[in-house]
Amino acid sequence: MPAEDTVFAHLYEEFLFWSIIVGIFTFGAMFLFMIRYKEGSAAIDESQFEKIEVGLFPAERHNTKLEAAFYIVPLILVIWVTAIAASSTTAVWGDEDFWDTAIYGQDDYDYEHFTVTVYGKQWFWEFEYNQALTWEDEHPYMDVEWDNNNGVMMIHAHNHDGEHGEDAHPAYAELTVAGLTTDIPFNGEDMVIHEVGFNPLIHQKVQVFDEDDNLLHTWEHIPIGHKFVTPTDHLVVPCSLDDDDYTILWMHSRPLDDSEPRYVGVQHSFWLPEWGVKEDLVPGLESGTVMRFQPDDTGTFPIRCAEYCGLKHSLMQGKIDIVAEEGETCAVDIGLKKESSNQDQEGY
Ligand SMILES: [Cu+2]
Repeated sequence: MPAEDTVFAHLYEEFLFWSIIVGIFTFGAMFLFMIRYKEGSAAIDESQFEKIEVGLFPAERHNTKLEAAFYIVPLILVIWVTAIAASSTTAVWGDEDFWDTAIYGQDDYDYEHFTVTVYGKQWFWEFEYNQALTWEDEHPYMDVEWDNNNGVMMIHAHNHDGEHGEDAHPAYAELTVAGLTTDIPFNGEDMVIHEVGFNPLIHQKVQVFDEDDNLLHTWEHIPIGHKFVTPTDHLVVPCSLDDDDYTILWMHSRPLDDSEPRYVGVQHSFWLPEWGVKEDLVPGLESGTVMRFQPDDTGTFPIRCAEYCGLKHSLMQGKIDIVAEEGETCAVDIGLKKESSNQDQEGY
């Protein structure tokens, strides 16, 4: 079941609702007739049987309105469920304005988006960042800051005995710069200053741990052009901050450079079960394929390959981390805003 604020969750609920209504009527009528017209019941007038001709409606007992309703009511219902099923597809794929502006770069464009290029390989995923991302866990007692004027990085990590169980006893931090990791011990103080400057062109990560090696806090900068590879790395994307904010994935079945000129790749399908979206990666399609989604809650969710792509297809699994961009919080429920404001008005 996808995240509850996607269009598919709404579709699921609507179908379930109408299935239950139809089920109640159908089974209700069935049991009613079973009881009422069982052998020997008073409702059956056996003298009528002689007048029944196979293939003809019993003319003097029929009810035109009821018979018309048998056709019209299910027809309306089928049209309705078809319309809502089609509207979910339109919500994901059919927004021409969106594709024209966000993808083809026309000027009149109101959409925010974060784009990553996805390469399906045999048998892993590779993610290349088209935009830089700086993110940090939302944590009340921890913060990582860079002061570039002085070439200083500060880790504020307070010792905290939580009244509600959220104890935090930072013992050391790991600073990773371009793949090299340095341990920074805390010397009894809650702030560590390390003589490093922030460089927007390289990958940098700060993780704070307690003495039992539990991860307490993460800050990370992912530069443009950085690559993550499954299964070791997760795909990291920021949450959407409003209704016009999307994550867009450009997907290719082979590298775009000429490093492997004879390889066209095989068909894969990039699937994010959490948001109910899935798109094929198609060999020979030079421009690739594209999909979009709107994550709004932080967390780690699965990535699957949904198209058999060779012997190790089953290993093409990954994880996606939804994070808050530095200075932002992921507090908005995308897609639920209209409904929840209606509910407020109606006093729920
Ligand atoms: Cu696959």
